[in-house]
Amino acid sequence: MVVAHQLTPPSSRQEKLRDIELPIIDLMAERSEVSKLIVKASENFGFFKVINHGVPQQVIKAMEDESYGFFSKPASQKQRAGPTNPYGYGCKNIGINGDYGEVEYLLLHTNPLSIFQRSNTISNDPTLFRWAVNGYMEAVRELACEILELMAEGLRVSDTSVFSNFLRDSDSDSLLRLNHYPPLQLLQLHNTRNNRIGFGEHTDPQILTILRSNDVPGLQISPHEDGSWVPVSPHPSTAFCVNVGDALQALTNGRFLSVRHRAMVNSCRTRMSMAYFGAPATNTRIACSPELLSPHKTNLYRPFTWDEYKKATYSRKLGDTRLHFFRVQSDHDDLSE
Ligand code: GA4
Repeated sequence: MVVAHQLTPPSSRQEKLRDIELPIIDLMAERSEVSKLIVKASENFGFFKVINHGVPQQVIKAMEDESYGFFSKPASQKQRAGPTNPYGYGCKNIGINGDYGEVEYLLLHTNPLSIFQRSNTISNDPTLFRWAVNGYMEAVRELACEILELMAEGLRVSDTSVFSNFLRDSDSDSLLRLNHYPPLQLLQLHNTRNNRIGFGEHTDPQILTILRSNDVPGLQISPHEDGSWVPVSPHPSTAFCVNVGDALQALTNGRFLSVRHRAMVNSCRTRMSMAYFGAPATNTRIACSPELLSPHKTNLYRPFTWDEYKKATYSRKLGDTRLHFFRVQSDHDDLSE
């Protein structure tokens, strides 16, 4: 069965504040139908959820246990895995540009050697930690590749591995981020009107993000032109939330949307999320396939390397998406701005 709840544009302010029911796509349904739904969701919202995704429950549980285990340690022990450079343990400061949020996180490069080197400062049982992280990363990378292949099929690109090959590259710059949003205390809830930023607004610079969270709400997306924020419901609990990153927007010549999102701390319960950011190798050239271009749809972006784009985004504040600087007809050609 293909379940695809359609998101209709909100007509009143009241409606905008309601939780969004993102399309929920059953990956076990008929393949061509699934690829059509994925393309449609990527074009309309840049976000969708997948169920029957094939990632074993015990693989998810092992990773979640390690994550809860790490965040429940005393601060002094967690700090052994920090500060972020940009990888490692970070608390309240996001990235290196002074962005601040009510979140603590662990940012890991998916390279097994990097995991090996960091695991000693993260866990009292580094072997178990590595086993859980590597198992989870392999499973979500496979899921991301499957989704990227369905996207290519839906776009009718002849080489259907054109996007997934980036993530399968042994030098892929993919990341895993574990986020822990501690609950607000009652006093804070009164003071802040239940509206504190956990992770500020941004788009993901990579190709595709696969997000897993517990059942505590917090994710909001801004899919409308008026810039309003819409909460995403955390259900069903068996789903992964998938979103298009900036690099995939460029690879599809703007057909797929990399949509702004943020995470709020507005609950009395702890929110935990685990995000896999599928990225190419640093020297990879990002350019739209000629099959997606036509005399009426010429290149929107100039080709760039992943390294070039990553440096441009990492040197900025969270909300400063850089993709428009790479447009062919940009008013802002000066990257140093
Ligand atoms: C957003 C997506 C990923 O979490 C991340 C983030 C990165 C970081 O936390 O170091 C960035 C942010 C993210 C985009 C702009 C820059 C870089 C913080 C920041 C201010 C790991 C990523 O790849 O880009």
